[in-house]
Amino acid sequence: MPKLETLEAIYRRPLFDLLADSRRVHADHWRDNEMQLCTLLSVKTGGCSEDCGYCAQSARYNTDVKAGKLMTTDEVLPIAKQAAASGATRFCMGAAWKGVRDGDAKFDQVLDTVREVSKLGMEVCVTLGQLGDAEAQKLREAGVTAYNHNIDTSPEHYASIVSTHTFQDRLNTIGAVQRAGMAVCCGGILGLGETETDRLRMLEVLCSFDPPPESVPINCLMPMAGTPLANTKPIDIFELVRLIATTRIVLPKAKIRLSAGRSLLSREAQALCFFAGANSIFYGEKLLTAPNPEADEDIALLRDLGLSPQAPYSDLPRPESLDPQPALA
Ligand code: SAM
Ligand code: DTB
Ligand code: SF4
Repeated sequence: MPKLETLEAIYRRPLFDLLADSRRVHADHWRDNEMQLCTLLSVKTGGCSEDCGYCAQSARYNTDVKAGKLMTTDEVLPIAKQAAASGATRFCMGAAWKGVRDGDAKFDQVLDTVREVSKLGMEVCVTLGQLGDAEAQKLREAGVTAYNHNIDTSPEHYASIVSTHTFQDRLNTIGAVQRAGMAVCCGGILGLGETETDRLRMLEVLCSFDPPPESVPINCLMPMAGTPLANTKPIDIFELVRLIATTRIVLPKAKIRLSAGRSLLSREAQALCFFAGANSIFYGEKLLTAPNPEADEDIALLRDLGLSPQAPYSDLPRPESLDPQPALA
């Protein structure tokens, strides 16, 4: 398990040496030239009780996001089918909640939606906030492949960004997800006023997970009007590339998702992130509330780079209910 000192030594090498190493590790662990395409859907938008300083969905800030109701299974299903038809191999549903509780009608509704979406052949990911063992077990039984719950930044910087829950609360939820046997999708956001060392501390915590995270979303802050971080400057591209390359070296089997903020990056910058080891993206013109590149721009970028979509469950246990393997659209 690499410690901060080791991570610093890897991260601060001359960039081309770092990239040569991360590329070698990538080639040893991943079939070349594959990119996972995940589609994101906000099934419950806005009105959240929490005060995460980056988030347009917090009810505490005056943002452009209008709070909505939880989408029904009938509303979600056609969108999930469309995502599968356009080539997405993972479908991620997000809710602007502090967390969920077993027995709550809204949680039952999410479980119903997961049961239906999981029949479509895509990996199913949800991000609903805090969970305990009972909720995690039910999500797994309903067909969730992976649970997304980010630590977002270092333990030291976390309290400057969020006051309504703690870093330890995040770790407790991740523990429940692991005990239930779901894959953990956990990463963070760059550009919250943290230092490069804070980012490596975050990575040190991710490396301490047992088992290691199945996927690591690396978000760049999308500055959202009305939030305390609305006027934050974008981070330097080489800092992003260095963090991706370091993550690839120390978590060789994790999917690294170049997540929020891609719409602010050039095609060349994205290509460099993919070269460094990012092998997953959100696909579709909207994240939860913020913009993402248009699907046809992404298809053109993948084509120009000679990358192809990764098949679902290519490195996860495939549910028995899903045989045989569906053809990719
Ligand atoms: N409420 C749940 C939670 O906080 O875990 C799930 C939804 S929350 C929006 C999921 C993740 O989106 C956050 O942990 C954060 O990493 C990311 N996120 C939210 N707003 C963002 C922004 N403006 N820029 C980049 N990433 C953001
Ligand atoms: C993650 O790490 N990034 C996604 C997903 N997990 C849920 C969310 C990005 C949100 C970007 C801001 C927005 O759309 O409001
Ligand atoms: Fe709520 Fe999640 Fe946004 Fe925090 S990040 S305000 S918990 S939706």
